[in-house]
Amino acid sequence: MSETARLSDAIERQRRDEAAAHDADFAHVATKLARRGVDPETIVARLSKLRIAVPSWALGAGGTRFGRFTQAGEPRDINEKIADVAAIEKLTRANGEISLHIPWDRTDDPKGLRAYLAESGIVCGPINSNTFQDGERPNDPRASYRFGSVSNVWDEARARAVDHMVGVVALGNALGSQALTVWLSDGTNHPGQHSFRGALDRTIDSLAKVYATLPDGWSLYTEHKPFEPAFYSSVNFDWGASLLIARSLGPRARCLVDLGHHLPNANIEQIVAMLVHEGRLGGFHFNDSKYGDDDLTTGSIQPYQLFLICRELVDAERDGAFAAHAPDLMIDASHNFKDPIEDVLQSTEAILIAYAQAMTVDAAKLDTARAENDPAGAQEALQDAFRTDVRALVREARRRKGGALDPISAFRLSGYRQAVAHKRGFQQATGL
Ligand SMILES: [Mn+2]
Repeated sequence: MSETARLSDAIERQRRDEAAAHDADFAHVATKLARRGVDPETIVARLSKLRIAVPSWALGAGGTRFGRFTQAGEPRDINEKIADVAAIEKLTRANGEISLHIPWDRTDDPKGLRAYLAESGIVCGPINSNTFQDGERPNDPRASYRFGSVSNVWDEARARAVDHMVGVVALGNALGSQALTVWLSDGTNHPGQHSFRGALDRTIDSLAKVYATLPDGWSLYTEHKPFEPAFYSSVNFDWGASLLIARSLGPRARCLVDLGHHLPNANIEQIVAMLVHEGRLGGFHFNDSKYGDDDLTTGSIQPYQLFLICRELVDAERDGAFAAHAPDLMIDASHNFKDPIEDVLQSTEAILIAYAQAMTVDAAKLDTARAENDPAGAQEALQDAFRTDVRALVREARRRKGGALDPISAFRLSGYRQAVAHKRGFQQATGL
Protein backbone atom coordinates (compact mmCIF):
# COMPACT_ATOMS: atom_id res chain seq x y z
CA MET A 1 0.00 0.00 0.00
CA SER A 2 1.31 3.48 -0.86
CA GLU A 3 1.95 6.01 1.92
CA THR A 4 -0.95 8.13 0.63
CA ALA A 5 -3.29 5.15 0.69
CA ARG A 6 -2.15 4.30 4.22
CA LEU A 7 -3.02 7.82 5.36
CA SER A 8 -6.41 7.82 3.62
CA ASP A 9 -7.25 4.49 5.15
CA ALA A 10 -6.30 5.62 8.67
CA ILE A 11 -8.22 8.90 8.30
CA GLU A 12 -11.34 7.05 7.14
CA ARG A 13 -11.16 4.43 9.85
CA GLN A 14 -10.79 7.10 12.50
CA ARG A 15 -13.62 9.21 11.11
CA ARG A 16 -15.89 6.17 11.27
CA ASP A 17 -14.85 4.98 14.73
CA GLU A 18 -14.91 8.38 16.40
CA ALA A 19 -17.88 10.00 14.67
CA ALA A 20 -20.38 9.57 17.51
CA ALA A 21 -18.01 10.91 20.19
CA HIS A 22 -17.06 13.86 17.99
CA ASP A 23 -20.68 14.75 17.23
CA ALA A 24 -21.48 14.79 20.95
CA ASP A 25 -18.44 16.97 21.74
CA PHE A 26 -19.30 19.41 18.95
CA ALA A 27 -22.94 19.71 20.08
CA HIS A 28 -21.72 20.41 23.63
CA VAL A 29 -19.33 23.23 22.70
CA ALA A 30 -21.87 24.70 20.27
CA THR A 31 -24.43 24.92 23.07
CA LYS A 32 -21.93 26.51 25.43
CA LEU A 33 -20.89 29.11 22.86
CA ALA A 34 -24.47 29.94 21.94
CA ARG A 35 -25.00 30.96 25.58
CA ARG A 36 -22.10 33.41 25.13
CA GLY A 37 -23.64 34.75 21.93
CA VAL A 38 -20.86 33.22 19.82
CA ASP A 39 -21.73 31.40 16.58
CA PRO A 40 -19.72 28.16 16.28
CA GLU A 41 -20.28 28.07 12.51
CA THR A 42 -18.41 31.38 12.08
CA ILE A 43 -15.45 29.91 13.95
CA VAL A 44 -15.46 26.65 11.99
CA ALA A 45 -15.63 28.61 8.71
CA ARG A 46 -12.70 30.85 9.74
CA LEU A 47 -10.60 27.93 10.96
CA SER A 48 -11.08 26.08 7.70
CA LYS A 49 -9.45 28.99 5.86
CA LEU A 50 -6.33 29.25 8.04
CA ARG A 51 -3.16 28.05 6.34
CA ILE A 52 -0.03 27.41 8.34
CA ALA A 53 3.21 26.93 6.41
CA VAL A 54 5.54 24.08 7.30
CA PRO A 55 9.25 24.94 7.22
CA SER A 56 11.31 22.57 5.12
CA TRP A 57 13.94 22.47 7.87
CA ALA A 58 11.55 21.12 10.50
CA LEU A 59 10.91 17.83 8.71
CA GLY A 60 14.14 16.28 9.87
CA ALA A 61 15.31 15.99 13.47
CA GLY A 62 17.04 19.08 14.81
CA GLY A 63 20.01 19.08 17.08
CA THR A 64 22.12 21.25 19.32
CA ARG A 65 25.73 22.28 19.11
CA PHE A 66 26.40 19.27 21.33
CA GLY A 67 25.13 16.78 18.81
CA ARG A 68 22.29 15.56 16.70
CA PHE A 69 20.50 12.24 16.72
CA THR A 70 19.19 11.13 13.35
CA GLN A 71 15.79 9.47 13.25
CA ALA A 72 14.77 6.77 10.80
CA GLY A 73 12.85 7.94 7.77
CA GLU A 74 13.86 11.59 7.70
CA PRO A 75 13.49 13.15 4.24
CA ARG A 76 16.72 13.04 2.23
CA ASP A 77 15.95 15.75 -0.29
CA ILE A 78 13.49 18.49 -1.16
CA ASN A 79 11.06 16.13 -2.89
CA GLU A 80 10.81 13.94 0.20
CA LYS A 81 10.30 17.07 2.32
CA ILE A 82 7.41 18.06 0.04
CA ALA A 83 6.01 14.53 0.31
CA ASP A 84 6.03 14.86 4.11
CA VAL A 85 4.25 18.23 3.92
CA ALA A 86 1.65 16.65 1.63
CA ALA A 87 1.16 13.92 4.23
CA ILE A 88 0.72 16.54 6.96
CA GLU A 89 -1.72 18.47 4.76
CA LYS A 90 -3.72 15.32 4.11
CA LEU A 91 -4.17 14.89 7.86
CA THR A 92 -4.79 18.51 8.88
CA ARG A 93 -6.04 20.34 5.76
CA ALA A 94 -4.35 23.39 7.24
CA ASN A 95 -0.74 22.97 6.13
CA GLY A 96 -0.77 23.10 2.33
CA GLU A 97 2.25 25.39 2.20
CA ILE A 98 6.00 24.89 2.54
CA SER A 99 8.58 27.50 3.47
CA LEU A 100 11.93 26.84 1.79
CA HIS A 101 15.40 27.84 2.93
CA ILE A 102 18.11 28.60 0.39
CA PRO A 103 20.76 27.19 0.00
CA TRP A 104 19.50 24.19 2.03
CA ASP A 105 16.74 23.58 -0.53
CA ARG A 106 18.67 24.79 -3.57
CA THR A 107 17.54 23.35 -6.90
CA ASP A 108 18.88 23.48 -10.43
CA ASP A 109 15.43 22.69 -11.77
CA PRO A 110 12.88 25.26 -10.53
CA LYS A 111 10.37 24.22 -13.20
CA GLY A 112 10.53 20.59 -12.13
CA LEU A 113 10.25 21.59 -8.47
CA ARG A 114 7.24 23.79 -9.18
CA ALA A 115 5.58 20.94 -11.05
CA TYR A 116 6.23 18.56 -8.15
CA LEU A 117 4.77 21.09 -5.70
CA ALA A 118 1.64 21.44 -7.85
CA GLU A 119 1.31 17.68 -8.22
CA SER A 120 1.56 17.36 -4.43
CA GLY A 121 -1.04 20.08 -3.81
CA ILE A 122 1.46 22.23 -1.91
CA VAL A 123 2.14 25.92 -2.51
CA CYS A 124 5.46 27.67 -2.00
CA GLY A 125 5.15 30.05 0.95
CA PRO A 126 7.62 32.74 2.03
CA ILE A 127 11.17 31.77 1.08
CA ASN A 128 14.17 32.28 3.36
CA SER A 129 17.62 33.47 2.33
CA ASN A 130 20.51 32.13 4.34
CA THR A 131 23.48 34.48 4.60
CA PHE A 132 24.89 33.01 7.78
CA GLN A 133 26.45 29.68 6.89
CA ASP A 134 29.06 30.02 4.20
CA GLY A 135 32.10 28.83 6.15
CA GLU A 136 35.42 30.39 5.31
CA ARG A 137 36.40 31.58 1.87
CA PRO A 138 40.17 31.08 1.88
CA ASN A 139 40.62 32.68 -1.52
CA ASP A 140 38.27 35.56 -0.90
CA PRO A 141 38.15 36.32 2.85
CA ARG A 142 36.54 39.71 2.34
CA ALA A 143 33.48 37.98 0.82
CA SER A 144 32.98 35.78 3.90
CA TYR A 145 30.01 36.32 6.20
CA ARG A 146 32.30 35.88 9.19
CA PHE A 147 31.89 39.54 10.14
CA GLY A 148 28.38 39.95 8.80
CA SER A 149 26.54 39.84 5.52
CA VAL A 150 24.47 42.89 4.54
CA SER A 151 25.96 44.96 7.38
CA ASN A 152 29.59 44.00 6.71
CA VAL A 153 32.06 46.88 6.31
CA TRP A 154 33.58 45.03 3.37
CA ASP A 155 31.88 45.66 0.04
CA GLU A 156 32.55 42.14 -1.24
CA ALA A 157 30.60 40.44 1.56
CA ARG A 158 27.66 42.86 1.24
CA ALA A 159 27.54 42.44 -2.54
CA ARG A 160 27.63 38.67 -2.17
CA ALA A 161 24.75 38.72 0.34
CA VAL A 162 22.68 41.02 -1.89
CA ASP A 163 23.34 38.79 -4.92
CA HIS A 164 22.25 35.73 -2.94
CA MET A 165 19.00 37.37 -1.79
CA VAL A 166 18.21 38.63 -5.28
CA GLY A 167 18.73 35.06 -6.53
CA VAL A 168 16.44 33.71 -3.80
CA VAL A 169 13.70 36.17 -4.83
CA ALA A 170 14.06 35.04 -8.46
CA LEU A 171 13.90 31.38 -7.46
CA GLY A 172 10.95 32.01 -5.14
CA ASN A 173 9.15 33.80 -7.96
CA ALA A 174 9.73 30.85 -10.26
CA LEU A 175 8.22 28.59 -7.58
CA GLY A 176 5.18 30.77 -6.90
CA SER A 177 6.28 32.30 -3.60
CA GLN A 178 5.35 35.90 -2.79
CA ALA A 179 7.65 36.83 0.05
CA LEU A 180 11.29 36.82 1.08
CA THR A 181 12.04 36.38 4.77
CA VAL A 182 15.33 37.91 5.87
CA TRP A 183 16.77 36.81 9.15
CA LEU A 184 20.29 38.12 9.68
CA SER A 185 22.91 36.69 11.97
CA ASP A 186 24.75 40.00 11.61
CA GLY A 187 25.99 41.42 14.88
CA THR A 188 28.98 41.62 17.18
CA ASN A 189 30.46 39.76 20.11
CA HIS A 190 32.48 42.67 21.46
CA PRO A 191 31.65 46.26 22.41
CA GLY A 192 33.15 48.68 19.91
CA GLN A 193 33.49 46.03 17.22
CA HIS A 194 31.38 48.03 14.80
CA SER A 195 29.38 51.23 14.70
CA PHE A 196 25.72 50.53 15.54
CA ARG A 197 24.55 53.34 13.26
CA GLY A 198 26.94 52.42 10.48
CA ALA A 199 25.82 48.79 10.55
CA LEU A 200 22.16 49.84 10.37
CA ASP A 201 22.89 52.16 7.43
CA ARG A 202 24.74 49.44 5.52
CA THR A 203 21.94 46.94 6.22
CA ILE A 204 19.24 49.29 4.93
CA ASP A 205 21.38 50.21 1.93
CA SER A 206 21.96 46.54 1.02
CA LEU A 207 18.36 45.45 1.58
CA ALA A 208 17.13 48.37 -0.54
CA LYS A 209 18.93 46.75 -3.48
CA VAL A 210 17.04 43.51 -2.83
CA TYR A 211 13.76 45.35 -2.28
CA ALA A 212 14.15 47.04 -5.66
CA THR A 213 14.02 43.63 -7.38
CA LEU A 214 10.81 42.40 -5.68
CA PRO A 215 8.27 41.27 -8.28
CA ASP A 216 4.68 42.57 -8.18
CA GLY A 217 2.72 41.30 -5.22
CA TRP A 218 5.83 40.42 -3.24
CA SER A 219 6.73 41.40 0.32
CA LEU A 220 10.05 41.45 2.14
CA TYR A 221 9.89 40.35 5.78
CA THR A 222 12.52 41.46 8.27
CA GLU A 223 12.86 39.04 11.19
CA HIS A 224 14.37 40.38 14.40
CA LYS A 225 16.25 38.51 17.11
CA PRO A 226 18.05 39.94 20.15
CA PHE A 227 21.07 37.64 20.35
CA GLU A 228 22.61 34.42 19.05
CA PRO A 229 24.80 33.81 17.20
CA ALA A 230 26.02 37.33 18.04
CA PHE A 231 26.23 37.64 21.81
CA TYR A 232 26.87 41.34 22.33
CA SER A 233 24.70 43.03 19.70
CA SER A 234 22.53 42.03 16.77
CA VAL A 235 21.85 44.44 13.92
CA ASN A 236 18.11 43.67 13.69
CA PHE A 237 17.72 43.07 17.40
CA ASP A 238 14.11 43.91 18.19
CA TRP A 239 10.79 44.99 16.68
CA GLY A 240 11.88 48.64 16.80
CA ALA A 241 14.94 48.00 14.65
CA SER A 242 12.87 45.75 12.39
CA LEU A 243 10.26 48.48 11.94
CA LEU A 244 12.98 51.08 11.22
CA ILE A 245 14.42 48.87 8.51
CA ALA A 246 10.99 48.06 7.02
CA ARG A 247 9.98 51.72 6.98
CA SER A 248 13.24 52.70 5.31
CA LEU A 249 12.73 50.13 2.56
CA GLY A 250 9.14 50.88 1.54
CA PRO A 251 5.53 49.82 1.95
CA ARG A 252 6.10 46.20 0.92
CA ALA A 253 8.65 45.63 3.67
CA ARG A 254 7.03 44.20 6.77
CA CYS A 255 8.12 42.73 10.08
CA LEU A 256 8.08 39.05 10.92
CA VAL A 257 7.62 38.00 14.53
CA ASP A 258 9.36 34.80 15.58
CA LEU A 259 7.97 34.01 19.02
CA GLY A 260 11.33 32.70 20.24
CA HIS A 261 13.24 35.80 19.18
CA HIS A 262 12.58 37.90 22.25
CA LEU A 263 14.25 38.46 25.56
CA PRO A 264 12.59 36.61 28.46
CA ASN A 265 9.21 38.05 29.53
CA ALA A 266 8.86 40.32 26.50
CA ASN A 267 5.21 41.16 25.87
CA ILE A 268 4.92 39.65 22.39
CA GLU A 269 1.18 40.25 22.04
CA GLN A 270 1.81 43.96 22.56
CA ILE A 271 4.58 43.90 19.95
CA VAL A 272 2.11 42.28 17.55
CA ALA A 273 -0.43 45.02 18.32
CA MET A 274 2.18 47.74 17.65
CA LEU A 275 3.07 46.23 14.27
CA VAL A 276 -0.63 45.95 13.39
CA HIS A 277 -1.04 49.59 14.38
CA GLU A 278 1.74 50.56 11.96
CA GLY A 279 0.40 48.30 9.18
CA ARG A 280 3.67 46.40 9.18
CA LEU A 281 2.85 42.95 10.51
CA GLY A 282 4.26 40.63 7.86
CA GLY A 283 3.91 37.25 9.46
CA PHE A 284 4.89 34.83 12.19
CA HIS A 285 7.33 32.12 12.94
CA PHE A 286 5.47 30.09 15.56
CA ASN A 287 7.33 28.12 18.19
CA ASP A 288 7.62 28.16 21.96
CA SER A 289 10.40 28.70 24.45
CA LYS A 290 11.32 28.69 28.09
CA TYR A 291 14.66 30.49 28.02
CA GLY A 292 15.70 31.78 24.61
CA ASP A 293 15.32 30.75 20.99
CA ASP A 294 14.41 27.24 22.08
CA ASP A 295 12.33 26.39 18.96
CA LEU A 296 10.06 24.09 20.97
CA THR A 297 6.61 22.93 19.90
CA THR A 298 4.20 25.85 19.57
CA GLY A 299 1.90 26.11 22.56
CA SER A 300 3.82 23.55 24.60
CA ILE A 301 5.18 26.00 27.19
CA GLN A 302 3.11 29.19 27.11
CA PRO A 303 -0.32 28.44 25.62
CA TYR A 304 -1.84 31.56 27.22
CA GLN A 305 0.68 33.77 25.41
CA LEU A 306 -0.25 32.07 22.13
CA PHE A 307 -3.93 32.72 22.87
CA LEU A 308 -3.26 36.40 23.62
CA ILE A 309 -1.31 36.78 20.35
CA CYS A 310 -4.15 35.14 18.40
CA ARG A 311 -6.61 37.43 20.16
CA GLU A 312 -4.72 40.43 18.77
CA LEU A 313 -5.01 38.86 15.31
CA VAL A 314 -8.74 38.23 15.66
CA ASP A 315 -9.17 41.77 16.95
CA ALA A 316 -7.15 43.22 14.05
CA GLU A 317 -9.11 41.19 11.54
CA ARG A 318 -12.39 42.41 13.03
CA ASP A 319 -11.15 46.00 12.64
CA GLY A 320 -10.21 45.44 8.98
CA ALA A 321 -6.50 45.92 9.71
CA PHE A 322 -5.48 43.10 7.37
CA ALA A 323 -7.25 44.43 4.28
CA ALA A 324 -3.95 45.26 2.55
CA HIS A 325 -1.96 42.30 3.84
CA ALA A 326 -2.88 39.33 6.01
CA PRO A 327 0.05 38.01 8.03
CA ASP A 328 1.67 34.79 6.84
CA LEU A 329 1.49 32.07 9.48
CA MET A 330 4.49 29.78 9.61
CA ILE A 331 5.94 27.29 12.02
CA ASP A 332 9.64 27.62 12.82
CA ALA A 333 10.58 24.86 15.20
CA SER A 334 13.26 22.27 15.71
CA HIS A 335 12.73 19.03 17.56
CA ASN A 336 15.46 16.84 18.84
CA PHE A 337 13.38 14.05 20.36
CA LYS A 338 9.98 13.96 18.69
CA ASP A 339 9.04 12.60 15.31
CA PRO A 340 9.24 15.80 13.22
CA ILE A 341 5.85 15.25 11.60
CA GLU A 342 4.18 14.71 14.97
CA ASP A 343 5.76 17.92 16.22
CA VAL A 344 4.38 19.88 13.25
CA LEU A 345 0.96 18.31 13.83
CA GLN A 346 1.04 19.39 17.48
CA SER A 347 2.18 22.93 16.63
CA THR A 348 -0.56 23.27 14.03
CA GLU A 349 -3.18 22.00 16.47
CA ALA A 350 -1.98 24.48 19.11
CA ILE A 351 -2.29 27.42 16.70
CA LEU A 352 -5.76 26.36 15.56
CA ILE A 353 -6.94 25.88 19.13
CA ALA A 354 -5.55 29.26 20.24
CA TYR A 355 -7.15 30.94 17.24
CA ALA A 356 -10.50 29.27 17.94
CA GLN A 357 -10.30 30.26 21.61
CA ALA A 358 -9.51 33.84 20.60
CA MET A 359 -12.64 33.86 18.44
CA THR A 360 -14.80 32.77 21.39
CA VAL A 361 -13.97 35.87 23.43
CA ASP A 362 -17.16 37.73 24.28
CA ALA A 363 -16.12 40.95 22.55
CA ALA A 364 -19.01 43.01 23.93
CA LYS A 365 -18.16 41.94 27.48
CA LEU A 366 -14.50 42.82 26.94
CA ASP A 367 -15.35 46.20 25.38
CA THR A 368 -17.67 47.02 28.29
CA ALA A 369 -15.03 46.03 30.85
CA ARG A 370 -12.51 48.32 29.14
CA ALA A 371 -14.96 51.20 28.91
CA GLU A 372 -15.75 50.84 32.62
CA ASN A 373 -12.10 50.46 33.70
CA ASP A 374 -12.93 47.01 35.01
CA PRO A 375 -9.76 44.87 34.88
CA ALA A 376 -11.36 41.92 36.65
CA GLY A 377 -14.17 41.93 34.10
CA ALA A 378 -11.64 42.03 31.24
CA GLN A 379 -9.80 39.07 32.72
CA GLU A 380 -13.06 37.15 33.04
CA ALA A 381 -13.86 37.75 29.36
CA LEU A 382 -10.44 36.54 28.23
CA GLN A 383 -10.07 33.57 30.55
CA ASP A 384 -13.60 32.36 29.99
CA ALA A 385 -12.57 31.97 26.33
CA PHE A 386 -9.12 30.52 27.11
CA ARG A 387 -10.66 27.87 29.35
CA THR A 388 -13.22 26.77 26.78
CA ASP A 389 -12.44 23.41 25.25
CA VAL A 390 -12.69 24.27 21.54
CA ARG A 391 -11.02 21.14 20.19
CA ALA A 392 -14.29 19.89 18.71
CA LEU A 393 -14.50 23.10 16.61
CA VAL A 394 -11.01 22.48 15.23
CA ARG A 395 -11.90 18.85 14.51
CA GLU A 396 -15.16 19.83 12.85
CA ALA A 397 -13.35 22.28 10.52
CA ARG A 398 -10.95 19.48 9.60
CA ARG A 399 -13.72 16.87 9.25
CA ARG A 400 -15.61 19.03 6.74
CA LYS A 401 -12.48 19.34 4.60
CA GLY A 402 -11.80 15.60 4.63
CA GLY A 403 -8.96 15.67 7.16
CA ALA A 404 -8.40 13.52 10.21
CA LEU A 405 -10.40 14.04 13.40
CA ASP A 406 -7.22 13.49 15.40
CA PRO A 407 -4.16 13.94 13.15
CA ILE A 408 -1.52 12.46 15.45
CA SER A 409 -3.36 9.24 16.17
CA ALA A 410 -4.32 8.90 12.51
CA PHE A 411 -0.65 9.44 11.58
CA ARG A 412 0.41 6.71 14.00
CA LEU A 413 -2.38 4.42 12.83
CA SER A 414 -1.26 4.83 9.20
CA GLY A 415 2.26 3.51 9.74
CA TYR A 416 3.54 6.34 7.48
CA ARG A 417 6.83 6.78 9.31
CA GLN A 418 7.63 3.07 9.31
CA ALA A 419 6.83 2.90 5.59
CA VAL A 420 9.07 5.83 4.64
CA ALA A 421 11.80 4.67 7.04
CA HIS A 422 11.94 1.45 5.09
CA LYS A 423 12.64 3.43 1.90
CA ARG A 424 14.71 6.29 3.27
CA GLY A 425 16.73 4.66 6.03
CA PHE A 426 18.91 6.75 8.32
CA GLN A 427 19.98 9.58 6.08
CA GLN A 428 20.17 13.15 7.19
CA ALA A 429 18.48 15.92 5.26
CA THR A 430 20.19 19.23 4.82
CA GLY A 431 19.14 21.96 7.20
CA LEU A 432 19.27 22.47 10.93
MN1 LIG B 1 12.46 32.23 12.60
